Amino acid sequence: MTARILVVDDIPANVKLLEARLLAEYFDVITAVNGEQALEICAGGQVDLVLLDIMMPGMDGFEVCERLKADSATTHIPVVMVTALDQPSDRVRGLRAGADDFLTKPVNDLQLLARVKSLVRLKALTDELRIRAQAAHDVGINSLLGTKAEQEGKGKALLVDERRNSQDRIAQILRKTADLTVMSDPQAALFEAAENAYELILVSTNFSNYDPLRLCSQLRSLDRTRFVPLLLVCDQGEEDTVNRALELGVNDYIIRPIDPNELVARCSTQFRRKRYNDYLRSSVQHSIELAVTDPLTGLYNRRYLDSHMHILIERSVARDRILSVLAIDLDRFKTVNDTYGHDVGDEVLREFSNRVRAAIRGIDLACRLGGEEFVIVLPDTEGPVAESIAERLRREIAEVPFRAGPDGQGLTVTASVGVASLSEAGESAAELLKRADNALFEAKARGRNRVVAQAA
Ligand code: GH3
Ligand code: MG
Repeated sequence: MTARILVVDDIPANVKLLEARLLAEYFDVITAVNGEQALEICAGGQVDLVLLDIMMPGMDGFEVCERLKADSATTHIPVVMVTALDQPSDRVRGLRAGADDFLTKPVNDLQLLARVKSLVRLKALTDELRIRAQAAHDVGINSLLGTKAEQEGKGKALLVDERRNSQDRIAQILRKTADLTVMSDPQAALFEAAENAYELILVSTNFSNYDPLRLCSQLRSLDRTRFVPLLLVCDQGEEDTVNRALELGVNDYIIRPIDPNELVARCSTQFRRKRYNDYLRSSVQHSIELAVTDPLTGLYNRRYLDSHMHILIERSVARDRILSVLAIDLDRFKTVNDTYGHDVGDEVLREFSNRVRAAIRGIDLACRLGGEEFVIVLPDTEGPVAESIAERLRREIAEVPFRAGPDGQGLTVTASVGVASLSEAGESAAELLKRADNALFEAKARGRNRVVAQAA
């Protein structure tokens, strides 16, 4: 995976060093020598990750990071702080500023590449979601970007740790940050994680007889846990384990002895990122629903019918089954609007749609084409059966007054229905709908409130 990495450092030698290592791995590298320049480049929108020096004249790394994270246009760009100061207090300050990770100078090659690759992978996922969410509808994203996990209450977290004293210490540190479930048995923890919606899983490496990376890898491969952030809690000297964990897709790690502030900050970062991605994902889902459904009635829209009807037809032909369609149009609907107003008309359309929904099976497809025209596609349904379904629906509409109307007084509404069935293989969706439409036209001509079937 190629990615564009911005290296920010006021000392040219440092820039050159990192640049050379990243270029050797085929990353695209751009450089900046101060904070202002870095912000400007990031605002351009082409950066996938920032390696950021802390100690710089003028605007220091903390401030650059804070600004990047505060701006909705750049908040999703991962920031790794590179510093000579390996002080826990600096790390905490950086995490509070929104940094995603740290590297200590002199930078260890393996760690640099493992971290960069893991963050770039995550960024690619976020980018994909952002693009889809934004393309479909733009709302809400900016307001969400500003929110911090701390303001959203505790995160739901699972700790997998074999040692009692370590469990207690972590639980104590996270008591204000997370609703923590603690488990000692990794296999049981895997099931627990698959069945409950955790926002973070902390895995300790301190098992006496179990490889913690096995659990990490299983969590990464299960559908239900694939997107849950993983944080490894390890001991000094376990660099190899850490690097392999990052390769497996573990999101972050912390080294014992645990600095409480650092653990809290790292967990908060993971909660925040998880919620952001979840939001994007549901926003994409929502946009897709919006794109294919009719907002007034909740039925599918014409676009959905156009894209799916030929699939239903192909499937019917392949299975040698008959597919039928009903074309429905409310009778003299204009009079309802003219007499009672448009709102009452809308109410009638909604109630009509509910009756349609109640009358059909799960595999049937009900669509509002627009106005007071509807189509129902009935797979596995022969003509005469479709006709009787249409007749039953017509009767239920005509015989039970609609609740809509002034003072909820009953309103009599009728509908005309045209029925057509797929006659021969090779008939297109448009041709079939046209025949149903002709039948509907005939039903109108013959006096409305009736069902007419079109002979194949
Ligand atoms: P026919 O029996 O021949 O179908 O007569 P009709 O009055 O139902 O048909 P016509 O096509 O003349 O009028 C359809 C009316 O449907 C016109 C329009 O005001 C109304 N209409 C279309 N869309 C909506 C909507 O979303 N809400 C409401 N309230 N009315 C709508
Ligand atoms: Mg009508």
